[in-house]
Amino acid sequence: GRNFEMLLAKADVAMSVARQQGGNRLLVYDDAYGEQLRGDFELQSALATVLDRNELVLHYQPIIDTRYNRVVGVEALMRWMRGSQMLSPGKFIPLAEDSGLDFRMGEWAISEALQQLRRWQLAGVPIPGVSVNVSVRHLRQPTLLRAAQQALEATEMPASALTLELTEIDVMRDIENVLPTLWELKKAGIRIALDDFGSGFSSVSYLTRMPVDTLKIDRVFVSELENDIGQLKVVRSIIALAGALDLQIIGEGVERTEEMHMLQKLGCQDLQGYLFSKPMTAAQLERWMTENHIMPGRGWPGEGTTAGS
Ligand code: G
Ligand code: MN
Repeated sequence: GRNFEMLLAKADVAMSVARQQGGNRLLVYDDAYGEQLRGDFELQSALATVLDRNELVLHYQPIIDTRYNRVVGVEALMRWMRGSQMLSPGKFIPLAEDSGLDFRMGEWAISEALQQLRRWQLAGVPIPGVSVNVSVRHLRQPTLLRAAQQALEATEMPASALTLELTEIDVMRDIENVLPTLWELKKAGIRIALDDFGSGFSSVSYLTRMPVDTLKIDRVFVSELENDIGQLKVVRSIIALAGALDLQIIGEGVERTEEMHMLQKLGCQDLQGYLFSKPMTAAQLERWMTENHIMPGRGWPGEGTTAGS
């Protein structure tokens, strides 16, 4: 800075950017930060009314039981349709956190996903459940469980049709505070998945007394399966752990056929990733299911009678 005001302003900008990157770090000011902050500020103002303007949509990525070619669930992912732009949660959720808007968006997503699931059920589309990503910050709010229960009542869907995905690392960081809430969800019948599993340093003893239903293997392991024997060993142990604890195991971020084969050979059959499909709109997903001859699966009312028809 040429003078004190300038120096202070730039230090302030660097501090804001450092905070956005998670805080607790040292950053040297760069002119590009000024631009970035101005852009973020614009986004943040537009974000305030995103729900009122119906600009938020959910895309769905199928999770497939590859043994029987059936969909065991879909993961709902938020997209902000901003004019011709499509923004992913990574771009806007951090900006929504200051105002608590991320909580409202998360609760909207739960309700929207269940309404869609209801429409699918009425239309005979064989999708038994939906999962929604939520943050541990949000989990600590009493509003989350209430919102989920209201959405379940309104759509008359069984609680087990809803899975909440929490990243392993966030859960483990705050495990003692999170445990009671997880049990409340469990009591309500809602399913819980640990996302990005394998990088979050779970203590195995916690896992045995934690009411989780599903482990989703972090995609960093999946992408290195072929070349790195160490990663393969990690994945094999995660799958064994899930088996021992009677948990569902999902391999995510599957992009190549070889990855699919390796995961299957290791005993992981429920898979998700670009190899099968990118996240897509509800209508696109329905078309995709028809084109790929997806079968009705376990837990689906028409099972046995409609299969193959
Ligand atoms: O952290 P979580 O697993 O919820 O992240 C889901 C994100 O991963 C979505 O944004 C989705 O678009 C992305 N994704 C889904 N499948 C794949 C894949 O096969 N490869 C990669 N690189 N990303 C994927
Ligand atoms: Mn997820």
